Amino acid sequence: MKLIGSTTSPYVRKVRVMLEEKGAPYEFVAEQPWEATTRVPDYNPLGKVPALVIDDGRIWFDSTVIAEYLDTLAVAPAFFPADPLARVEVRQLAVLADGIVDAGVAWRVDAQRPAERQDPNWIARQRGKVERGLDMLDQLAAGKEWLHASGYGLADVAVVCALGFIDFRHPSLDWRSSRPQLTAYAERISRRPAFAATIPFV
Ligand SMILES: N[C@@H](CCC(=O)N[C@@H](CS)C(=O)NCC(=O)O)C(=O)O
Repeated sequence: MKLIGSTTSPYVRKVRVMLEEKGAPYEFVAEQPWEATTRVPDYNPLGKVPALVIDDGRIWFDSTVIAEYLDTLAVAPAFFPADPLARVEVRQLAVLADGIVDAGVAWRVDAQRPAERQDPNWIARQRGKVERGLDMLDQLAAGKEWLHASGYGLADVAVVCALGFIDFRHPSLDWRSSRPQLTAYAERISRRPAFAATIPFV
């Protein structure tokens, strides 16, 4: 398998964590989707990473789709529970985590523009999504070993990668100071070797 991605993307990190957890061998092909010469559209018409090229040549894209594909390999751990309603709940948690990243990226893209081209209302709107999303996760993490009762899975991977992204790209947010439950949860899950092996870097 070949994983097309960047070492900074939290979505790519989700897939790297899951490949590490499953002990699945893969080649990492570094591609920066934002560069003019990027080859990412050759793998995904949407021009986004991650994309996973599997041995028969098929290409899966979107980190959640890739997670579902990886579970078809029938190697533990499974990232989705078998129960249909529990799967919906796990997807919902993963969407919350990914939504925090989406808003964090939109905020960063605008904040990197020259001051006269920035839109403070847009930035505040995106920041609001991030803050409210983190607040909800803080409540959800209270007293939990794993975010979903079915055990370690996609929800945990997505949330810890989203928090790693906030630390990496929005270090001034100081999300921990008002979210002790999420802080304790994230600290514990981040100790897994798959997270230590995939810390974002430029
Ligand atoms: N929903 C997608 C999001 C992927 C995504 O937005 N990736 C970013 C990198 S962090 C990207 O490739 N952006 C390039 C672009 O939007 O043109 C997933 O979960 O894989």
